[in-house]
Amino acid sequence: MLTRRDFFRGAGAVTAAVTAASVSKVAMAALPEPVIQTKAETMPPLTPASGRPYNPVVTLNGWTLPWRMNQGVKEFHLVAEPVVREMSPGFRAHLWGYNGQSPGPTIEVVEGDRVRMFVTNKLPEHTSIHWHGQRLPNGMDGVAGLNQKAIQPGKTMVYEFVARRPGTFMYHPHADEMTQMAMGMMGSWVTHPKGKHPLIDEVDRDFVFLLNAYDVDPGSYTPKIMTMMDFNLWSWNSRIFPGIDPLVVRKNDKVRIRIGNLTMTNHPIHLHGHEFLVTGTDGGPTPRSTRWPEVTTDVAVGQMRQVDFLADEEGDWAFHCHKSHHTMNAMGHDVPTMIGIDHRGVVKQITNLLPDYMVMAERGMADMTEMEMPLPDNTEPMMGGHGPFGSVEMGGMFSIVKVRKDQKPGDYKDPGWYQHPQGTVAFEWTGPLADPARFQAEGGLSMPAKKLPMKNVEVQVRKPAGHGGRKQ
Ligand SMILES: [Cu+2]
Repeated sequence: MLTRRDFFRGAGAVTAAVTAASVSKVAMAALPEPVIQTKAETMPPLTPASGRPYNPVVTLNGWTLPWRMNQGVKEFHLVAEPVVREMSPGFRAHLWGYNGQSPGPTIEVVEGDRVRMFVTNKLPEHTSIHWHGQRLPNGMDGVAGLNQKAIQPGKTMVYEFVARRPGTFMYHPHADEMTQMAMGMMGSWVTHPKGKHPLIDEVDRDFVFLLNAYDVDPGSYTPKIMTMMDFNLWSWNSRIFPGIDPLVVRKNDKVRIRIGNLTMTNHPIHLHGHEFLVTGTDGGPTPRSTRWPEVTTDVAVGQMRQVDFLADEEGDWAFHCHKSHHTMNAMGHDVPTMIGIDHRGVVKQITNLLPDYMVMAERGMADMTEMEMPLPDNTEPMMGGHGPFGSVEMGGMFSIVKVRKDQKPGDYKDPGWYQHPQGTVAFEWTGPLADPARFQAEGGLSMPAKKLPMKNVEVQVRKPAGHGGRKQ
């Protein structure tokens, strides 16, 4: 066990980089330098330079927090602070997060590691961190008021425990959670197995991200924190399509994707072109007898699902939440359905009153992607993204798994659009169109009208006699 004196001696060489006036320089001198990241691109995996070796994960549009080894203890420094997150190119949200980003950096450790987490609060209110899914001493569990005093603004508190179980976990505040999670405070935690694990297969590519949701009014920057259900931005690691990076893999790679849900609803996550197995939850690896092929897995609120698959089909495969409203960006939910309504007569009358009136969605919503409608500043179009064949009418929780045979091992660079082999793309029929062979019935109805002799039928309704007429 480390004494306080040993700790300060070991930490003496590291200089502090935090400029916050609220944090005392003397106290900071002993802290690991907090690493700050302000870019929203997917950072390459962080190969461990110290401690036990492991195969690192790639955080989608995120990064892994470097650590310092201090006499056998892995020390990390998280700084809770307001951040500006680019949710998609040109669209910025004012969120709260950790170390410059929302979500915060991924924490990666190895089963059995002793971990010391320094958490500095640069928010205007108190906070705490709960280490979702971990086995740890009760006093390290992070529920403010229950397990610890809240971390006051300007203060730093220390959590220390052994990462006992391998798996995928999450971290988030457990103090004014409604506000702080609606503002984007969360991160992923991966504990790699120590050596070979009977239920954890080795993979070539390992991705991790969190499902999160925001309610940012078009033209504004800060999420509305009181929203319970009607979020208008459904994001992966606080990014929305087309701002979510593709998951780039090499053909025949064994691929793992770890998905945690910190929104207020469930998300059925769907992969095209392959089947996967659910190989883990935040409770740890699943027994092999419970695994069967799926193409969609529901990730409920407060859950993590880890899926493994063999990427043996080349192409650009859609990967998205199957709730169709979650693959849309900011929109008004009170737009009535106009499909099939002929507006021509009405529009003229309305434009007499409202010269700018415009008919929307008469033939569906796809028009919206082509319409160059003026949007308020700092607003992402409802559906965006361009593919090799035109607009991809998607937003929100949507990305692409790009499987390429010539992708180098460990290369995560976007290879561009898939080049389809000749004759493998859906094509237009240009021959003659035969009349559809409809069922020939009387009156030309598609359903045969059965001629029955008309007869008056008296319907008798028998009311139950008194209460509880039916015997139990
Ligand atoms: Cu969803």
